Amino acid sequence: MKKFTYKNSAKQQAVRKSRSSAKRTLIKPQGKISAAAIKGLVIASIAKFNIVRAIDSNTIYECYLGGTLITPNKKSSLVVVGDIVHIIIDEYQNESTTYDETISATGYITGTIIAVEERKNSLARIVPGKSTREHVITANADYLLLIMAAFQPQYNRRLIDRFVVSAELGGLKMAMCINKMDLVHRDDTDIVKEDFEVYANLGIETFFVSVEKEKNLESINEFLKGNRTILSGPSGSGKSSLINYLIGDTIQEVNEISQRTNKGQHTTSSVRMFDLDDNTQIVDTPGIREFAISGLEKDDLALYFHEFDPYFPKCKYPQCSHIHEPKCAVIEAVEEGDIDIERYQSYINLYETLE
Ligand SMILES: Nc1nc2c(ncn2[C@@H]2O[C@H](COP(=O)(O)OP(=O)(O)OP(=O)(O)O)[C@@H](O)[C@H]2O)c(=O)[nH]1
Ligand SMILES: [Zn+2]
Repeated sequence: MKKFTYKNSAKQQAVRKSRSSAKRTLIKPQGKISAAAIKGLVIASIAKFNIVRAIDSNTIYECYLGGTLITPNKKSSLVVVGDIVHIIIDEYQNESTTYDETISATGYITGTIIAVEERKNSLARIVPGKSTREHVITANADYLLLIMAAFQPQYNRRLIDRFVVSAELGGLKMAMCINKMDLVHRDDTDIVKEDFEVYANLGIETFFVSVEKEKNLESINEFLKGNRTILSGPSGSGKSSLINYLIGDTIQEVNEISQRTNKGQHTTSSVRMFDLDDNTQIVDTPGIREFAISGLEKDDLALYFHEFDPYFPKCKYPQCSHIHEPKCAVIEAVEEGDIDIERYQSYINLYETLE
């Protein structure tokens, strides 16, 4: 496990100072990065805090955006967990520097983010209620593991299919974990499993587990090994229980950070990365209720429903939306039972939400 290098020296306390989080930043797609900059990984984004761990030293810094930010990424969500950033450590002020405990009270050395490296991928969604603003949840992961419950609350096929499309759009591989299998009667287990066969055909593996009864959790550990995996899912599905199981009693920097930044309160907007071993990380994301897809046009949606692939070249109309047109090969395949009706329902449901 990485060494924890926090030291709460008087000098470091002195650099805590009042900073406006609403400060404006000039965005440059490219530029020269100062030789004095340190390269780090953003491991937590908690309220307005960006917590960065230096790649070389593992030192933790609490970072803010500089007046100018070099980033080749899109303007929304300038810095997210998983980003590789370049920071300049703030110079220590003299010991009498005044600081405002409520604004920067975590006790970490502060730094300024001056550049963000290009993201290899990301998980994004539209901010609920703000129909066009994209919100990047996290970047540079390998997998998205969607956690849902078999029961209480039962998994939602519409939501699953939104994640399937978003994962592919964001360049992430996806898998699913169906928790609370202990609540399913033995005779009904196969019925639950049948619902996920369609995803196996799409190359999406599903694990059926019970975190509470510690059933089949080795398969999750095995699956996570060697990758960085985003854990996402609706509130109540058991995501926190699973994360607690996975991290066990290892010391996690981000837990310490959470305690310092929100005094143990549950923050719904925080994203945090945990290390399971040197090559394995999990990224905890806020529980979601709704998930609107970002960066996709209506007419392209069908391309992300891969079971349509063999059929849509056979539709009568080249611009067929597969919703209402006559002689639509996709609709015919649904009627024949060759395309899963639930997946088709998700397609219609999503089609109506896109522009
Ligand atoms: N029966 C059963 N209950 C479980 C299981 N896993 C978790 N729970 C319960 O489900 C509830 C929700 O679990 P959490 O781990 O808090 O779920 P979460 O997805 O993190 O939810 P939020 O914290 O609201 O985001 C808790 O009461 C857990 O004790 C399970 O395998 N079986
Ligand atoms: Zn069609």
